[in-house]
Amino acid sequence: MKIFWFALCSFFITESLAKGSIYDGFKIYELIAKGRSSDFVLSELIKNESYYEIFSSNGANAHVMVHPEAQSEFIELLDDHTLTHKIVNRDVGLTLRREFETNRNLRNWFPYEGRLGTERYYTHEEINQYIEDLAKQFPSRVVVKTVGKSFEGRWLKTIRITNGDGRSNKNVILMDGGFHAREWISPAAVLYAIGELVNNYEAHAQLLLDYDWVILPVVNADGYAYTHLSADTRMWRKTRRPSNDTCIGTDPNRNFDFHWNETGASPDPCSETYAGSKAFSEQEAIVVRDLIHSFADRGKMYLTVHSYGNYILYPWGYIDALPDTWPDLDEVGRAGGDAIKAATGTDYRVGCSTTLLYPAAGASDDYAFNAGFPISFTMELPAGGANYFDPPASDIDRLVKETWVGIEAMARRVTQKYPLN
Ligand code: 0X9
Ligand code: ZN
Repeated sequence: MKIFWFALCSFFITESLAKGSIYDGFKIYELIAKGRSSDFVLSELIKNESYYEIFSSNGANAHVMVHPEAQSEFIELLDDHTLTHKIVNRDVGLTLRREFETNRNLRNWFPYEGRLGTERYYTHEEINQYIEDLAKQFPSRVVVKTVGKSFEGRWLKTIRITNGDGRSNKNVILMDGGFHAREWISPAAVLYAIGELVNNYEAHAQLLLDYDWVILPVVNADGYAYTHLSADTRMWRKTRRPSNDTCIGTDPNRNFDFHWNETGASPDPCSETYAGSKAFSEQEAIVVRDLIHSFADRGKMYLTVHSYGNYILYPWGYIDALPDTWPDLDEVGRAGGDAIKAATGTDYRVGCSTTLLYPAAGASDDYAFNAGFPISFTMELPAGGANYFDPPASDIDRLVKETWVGIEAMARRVTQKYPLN
């Protein structure tokens, strides 16, 4: 009987792996950086987003996903500019289908039972259920608040974590995850931080003495749910509101009203970095905006968790310039980067967003900083998996623990630097 079930399961798995997907024939290349030539090639690729998607480009080696029909043209372009490359994923479709199967199995093997482990990635529904369960379990220290609704009607909920001493008007650390749908390690890391602050609160008493933490684990709930649906949708980045007859979604991290739609954002609704029809066209971005303003006087650190690239980035992100208070940002950011390096040996680069990565105007980090948060970071967690945004479930534990080391160190520095008035 067991053999029968095994054979049946294998049949279905092989069947679904054999089925085609929209990513069949896509390849990912790593371009070996070569100053101006690579800058030029990347700028050419950006013009043709239906054939190329640049996953990372920061002056260092870039990862580019290439459409099957553009393979030879792409190689020619590289050859013309004597750029060296290596293929890092020969069949994006196959890797995504394999991962989809693995994730489906993991969901069956590890059903949600009132606690979130690091065995697998969780759905938006499970995450909401988990924070509600925490609030029931620890009513004096945890409050869940519904702060809005996504376009498709998912409830966006924050969890506020305190030490339960009943004092109000403490300083605030505001943290979010899941801006970009496919960056699954982000909500996972934010959830681990929640678990630490709630379940291990005695060890983190200092972080909760004069500070409350307010956390929105999944900003782009519709996008995140969409990436869970199938192998074909796993690489989705944007929100899910249709922008016109053909293209869906806005980049929520280009939709904020601070130098909106300037550098590094696109006015094209089909682009992965579409800024939206106007600033705050997306209700998910409005939710984050309102959170930022509601804590602007007490908020000391805003931390938005993304992937990938191993960065702790600070303003400005819309222009290659530093704010006057950059030494404060640098000091706190380095506390995080150094702590991670000491704990695991992983290197994080700490510095100005535009200089280290690229300009991207209309993002939440610049908005929060401009609104009054003296410390504001985008943390880009490490890449993983065959497609960089998909660390295997077996890496979740290591990555989220490492991330917490950084977050804790930055928070500790913030609580020392900005004591309660
Ligand atoms: O492009 C982004 O939104 C972020 N990188 S990601 O690969 N996760 O999409 C970086 C945003 C950094 N912040 C600003 N440039 N303001
Ligand atoms: Zn991101």
